[in-house]
Order: sequence, then C-alpha cells, then structure tokens
Amino acid sequence: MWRGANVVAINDRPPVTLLPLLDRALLGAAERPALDADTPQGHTEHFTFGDLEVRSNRWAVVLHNRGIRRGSRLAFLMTNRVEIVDLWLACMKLGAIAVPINVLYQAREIAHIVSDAEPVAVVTTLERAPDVAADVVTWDVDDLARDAHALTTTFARPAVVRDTICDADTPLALVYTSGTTGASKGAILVHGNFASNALVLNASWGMHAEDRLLCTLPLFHVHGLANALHCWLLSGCHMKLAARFEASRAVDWFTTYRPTVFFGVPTMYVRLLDIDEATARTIGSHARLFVCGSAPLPAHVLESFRDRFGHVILERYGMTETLMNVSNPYVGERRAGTVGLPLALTCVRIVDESGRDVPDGTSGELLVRGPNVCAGYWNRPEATARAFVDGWFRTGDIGVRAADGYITLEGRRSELIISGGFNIYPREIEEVLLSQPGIHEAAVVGVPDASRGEVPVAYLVCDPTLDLIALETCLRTQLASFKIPSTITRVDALPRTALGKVQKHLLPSPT
Ligand code: MCA
Ligand code: AMP
Repeated sequence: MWRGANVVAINDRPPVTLLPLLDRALLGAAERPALDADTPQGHTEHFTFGDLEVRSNRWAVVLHNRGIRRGSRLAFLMTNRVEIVDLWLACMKLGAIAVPINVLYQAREIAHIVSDAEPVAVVTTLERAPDVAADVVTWDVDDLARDAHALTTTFARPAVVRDTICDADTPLALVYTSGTTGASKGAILVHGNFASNALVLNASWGMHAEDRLLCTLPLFHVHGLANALHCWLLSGCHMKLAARFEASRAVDWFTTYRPTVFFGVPTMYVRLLDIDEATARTIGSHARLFVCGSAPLPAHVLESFRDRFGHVILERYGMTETLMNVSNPYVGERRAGTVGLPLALTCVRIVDESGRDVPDGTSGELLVRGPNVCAGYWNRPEATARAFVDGWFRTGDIGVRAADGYITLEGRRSELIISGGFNIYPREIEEVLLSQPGIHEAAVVGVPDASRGEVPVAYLVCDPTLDLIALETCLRTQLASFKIPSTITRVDALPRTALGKVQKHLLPSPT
C-alpha cells in the first residue's frame, strides 16, 4: 500500500545532523566551482565550495568575537547576496539561530519580529538600518564582511566551530510566518528539519553534482532558504544566486547561465511565459527540472509552460512550519492542479472537523508529521499546543486525496491571501486601516489576479472626507508593498451576521 510507505516512527526526528551532510561539498569538493552571486553593485562574484568553507569559518570567528554563541539569535535583513550564505553557515557552525526578515517589510513589521525573537543584532545594510528600531543593535553587513576578510583563519575549522556540537534538535532558524491572529509567529526550525528536507528533496528530484541551479527566490523565506540553499549544498552542484527575481533579466540568466534546475513561485512562471517561443525552447533544452510551489499553480500556466518550454512543471506543497510535505513525482505523472504524493518520511492524514480520517475523495484538513516538522513556535507554548493534535501538525490547508494517492489542495481554513508567493493575513491590514483617523470599519479579502495569484482589496466604512491617496501613502510606510490593497472601496456598512461577524463573501465586487 502506498500509504504504508509513508509511515515513520512516531517520534520523528532521526539523528541526522546538517553540517556533516554538507561537508561532502564544503570539505570534499573544495576546489569545485560552487556559486555565482550577484553583488549589490550589480557584478557577479564566483566562489568554490572551499571559498565558502573558509569564508564561513571566518564569519563564525567574527560573530563569536561579537558575542554570538550557541542559541543566540541573529537576524538578517537584506536581499540575496553571498553574505547570507556566510552568515547562515556560520550560524550552523556555531549553533546560533538565524532569523530571516523579509526585505519588503517596513519598520512596524520588522519591530514585531525583533521584539519577539530578541536577536543579539540585526545584520543589515546601512540603507536599511534606520528601519530597525533604535534600541535594537544593527551590524552593517559590509563591516562584518571586512572583519571576516581581514582574518587569517583558513580551511581548518577554528576552535569555536570544532567545539560546537549540534544535533538534529538544535534550533537553526526562527522563520516568522503569519498566524491567523495577524501577528506573525516564529517557527523554530532545527538542524534535523533542514537535513531531512534536503535529503528527501534531492533524492526525490534527482539533484546531483552536475546540476546548475538558478536561485532567484529570496533567502528570507524557506522556499529559497531550505530548498534552494540546501539542495545546492547537499548535492554539491553549482548555483547562481540572483539578488531577486526580475522578469527583465530572466532571458539573460537562462540563456547565459543555462540552469538545469529552477525553483520558483507561480508568479515567476507567469512572467516566464512572456519569453518568445524560440528562446523558451532553447531554455527548455538546457533544463531538466522546473519546480513550483508556495502558492497554487494554475493548470493553464502549467499547460502553457509545457507547450512553450517543453517541460511539465513539478508542483509541490510545503509550509514554513513543515518545510516540504507533498510533491509530484520526478519520474511518473506530474498531475496538473494537484500537489502529488507525500514525500518520503512525511506522513499525511486528511481529517474532518472532529479529527477523524476521511475516505479518499472527501475533503478535509491536512495533518502532517515527520522529521520535516518544526519544533513549535518561539515563545508561544499555547500556539504550539494548538498547532499539534497527537503529534500531528495541523496545516490549516483543506485538501482531498484521490484513490491513487494524489492530493489536491482546495483552500485554507484561514483567510490567508498568497500574493506572488508572499503571505498576507487580512487581519493585519484591517488593524492598520482601523488605526487611521476617519476609518470606522474595515474588511480585507483576496481577489484573483492573473499574475500574482491573489491580491488584497479593502472595504471601508469611513468618513466621506477620507483622502484615499493620503491613506495609501500612509499604508506604504506601515506595510510591505505586497500587502497594500490594490483597490479600496467605500461601503455604507459591512455585511454582518446576526452575531456581528463580517460576512466577507457578501461584499460587493471591488471598485
Ligand atoms: C519583490 N519585490 C522585491 C522582491 N520581490 N524587492 C526586493 N527583493 C525582493 N526579493 C518588490 C518589488 O520591488 C516591487 O515593489 C514589488 O515587490 C513587486 O515586484 P515585481 O517584480 O513588480 O513583482 P512581480 O513581477 O509580480 O514578482 C514578484 C516576485 C516576488 C518576484 C514573484 O513576489 C517574489 O520573489 N516572490 C517569492 C516569494 C517566496 O519566496 N515565497 C515563499 C514563501 P514596489 O511595489 O514597491 O515597486 S515560503 C512558502 O510559501 C512555503 C514554505 C512554500 O511552500 O514554499
Ligand atoms: P507559508 O506560511 O509562507 O509557509 O505558506 C504556506 C502555505 O502556502 C501553505 O499552508 C499553503 O496554503 C500554501 N502553499 C504552498 N505550496 C502550495 C501549493 N503548491 N499549492 C497551493 N498552496 C500552496
């Protein structure tokens, strides 16, 4: 039975530690070209695995000299650059906990993460440092890089690294993800989560040392951080790290770098469909695998991409709290509209409201367990307790399993909006709107958008004199750009139930 194959022991984390897995590349393939990374100045730098090993040893010493110890939190706020790899590997080597922050966040959103995670410092650029609260220490990434460069530490691992012992349960990251309350919670991801995720993905997707992986995903979310970074380091393949995805640069990246593998969110694939047919075929001829996740991939995008690039995109499903859970097969049918089958080591159940397993073909909430599932939420024992039932993590995603095991996601229990792969909780935007003078009631919902999947729109009961242009300017100082409602509609009243609950499905079409 296919289901039996996915059952693991109930206490889930096998003693797999992360760094020794990556040592095959970092130590064993030191001479091998490893990384081309965009610099903030717009150049590309080239690194071997040995370079990355030496750089991260030096970063470990520099961070240790500045007080970073096992269990210390160290936040980072920057677009993709090699120094994130340095910082990440140094945290791994020191047993420290990295806290990625979305670069699109404004001061208000950053303040929440920093006050919750209490990092020793936020590593950022001089331009972004003012967005971090004045009472929080910031370290300029270029200063740290200069300090590291000035060290003579070489390939031999320094004592601070040799003396650090991490196991599968050692925390490595707090990744903030929005809860249903609107305030984001830090998922505690441990070494074993990253190790099992990378082992399973590389085995499932056939990642190997000759691959060339193009990473345009931000390293502040787990799609880039857990999947791209670790599939690369574990396989010992080559990676090109772009500062960020830019549709206008895509043809150049794909035709010059010639990646064999690309990981993206649906919006990136929608943008790639603008590439002309002949170029798309050439790009497809160099590639072996296109993976998509973080939001639903519309079936028509999969089909248009297959026709244009000659590849069936492999869609998979994950969460910040669980890393990857379910994937279409590399060999076998990649079924449009489905997320495929549970990954090896991950068990998936689909249950009804009372927690009973539903038969195939019936919708229910997906519960998962396995070594990929996080250790809980930072500082939030009640939220952690609520998230697990008998050791199973409640995803909040609603799905259905076909008789042959393929899972289709149908929606979510919460009001989560996913725009361009970034998560948005309506409640957070509503709270910011309600803090503005002249706004009496606010409701935010997601509406379909051809390229970003969904976008938020707002409905306001407000004073007739409210200046919507000034409101948008004000929202832009408090919310990341992807959370700004694409339309704001004035209404006389919000539709409510007799008990006063807003009936969002009865709101009029946005104007
Ligand atoms: C977007 N912007 C950025 C970045 N991405 N700015 C800096 N760094 C970035 N990485 C800003 C732009 O400056 C612009 O701001 C606005 O966002 C829209 O950008 P644009 O390029 O016009 O948008 P697009 O063509 O629609 O593409 C957006 C995108 C982006 C590149 C698809 O949304 C993106 O990188 N998404 C990936 C999200 C992700 O990694 N999600 C994984 C979460 P302005 O409006 O101010 O001009 S992890 C997850 O969900 C689970 C675990 C899973 O299963 O993976
Ligand atoms: P995050 O909180 O950023 O980790 O987002 C996780 C959520 O993204 C999941 O709970 C799903 O709702 C959604 N998600 C991830 N991958 C897919 C996918 N392939 N199809 C539909 N939704 C997805």
